[in-house]
Amino acid sequence: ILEKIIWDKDVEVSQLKERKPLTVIGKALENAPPVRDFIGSLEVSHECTGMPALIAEVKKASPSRGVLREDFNPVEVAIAYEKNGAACLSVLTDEKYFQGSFENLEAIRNSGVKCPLLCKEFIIDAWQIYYARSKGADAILLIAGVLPDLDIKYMIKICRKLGIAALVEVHNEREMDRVLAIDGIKLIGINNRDLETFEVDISNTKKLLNKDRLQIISQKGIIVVGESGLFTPDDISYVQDAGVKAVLVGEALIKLEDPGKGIAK
Ligand code: IGP
Repeated sequence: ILEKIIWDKDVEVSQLKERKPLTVIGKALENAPPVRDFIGSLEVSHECTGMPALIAEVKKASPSRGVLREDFNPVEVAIAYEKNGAACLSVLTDEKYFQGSFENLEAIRNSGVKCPLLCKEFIIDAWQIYYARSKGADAILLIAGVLPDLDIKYMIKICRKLGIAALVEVHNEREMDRVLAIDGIKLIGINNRDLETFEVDISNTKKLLNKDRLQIISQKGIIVVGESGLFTPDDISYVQDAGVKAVLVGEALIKLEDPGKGIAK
């Protein structure tokens, strides 16, 4: 499935690039809303509460679970998440597999919601980073499983130039060690869902955070985000004990009548 998503994304991006070359995006970038401090917001929240900071995900559907919320309204969900205590928001923009959109990202950014926004997209081309920023993204996702080291390094540089954060996502020990060896990465996400099989196992977070890696992480001042399959306070405590300072939660929050209600618990 991941291979299929990336294949489709490649076609989608090349079509969009033809319509919106970098010269056009350059103009849009000049008018883009100012960048907000994604990592700073996570740090403040973690320091104030002593709990992992929450990145709440605006997610209508997923390939593994189908539609998660019938009456999905992205701006209403974002406002509810912020009111209920999220530090940052993640907004799915992939249309084909997650029923997200860049319009949703833009609408949330223009709605007055103050939480910094992560553009949740399958990024395979630097062009997409500029595009995300032009729509108001404060952070983007880089998936180590689909990007060679050289691309990650190059894309991190672009993020730095734009002043936005990059959440670099890993799923296994090999990807974790690759990413730890790259300088300039400040945010690493451990995905508990295998994007090839959709299997979820939250003990993956613990497995990847052994003593040696935790030492490198603390030396480099990296924040680790626990991602996917987190549903209960016990799940949150479990990944917190493993060493994460932030969590990314979608399904468990989007399905609540008042999305994100009870976050503080
Ligand atoms: C959220 P969950 O199980 O709480 O809904 O998961 C998030 O981690 C998941 O949506 C995700 C994702 C991704 C989606 C993690 N990595 C990469 C799309 C692309």
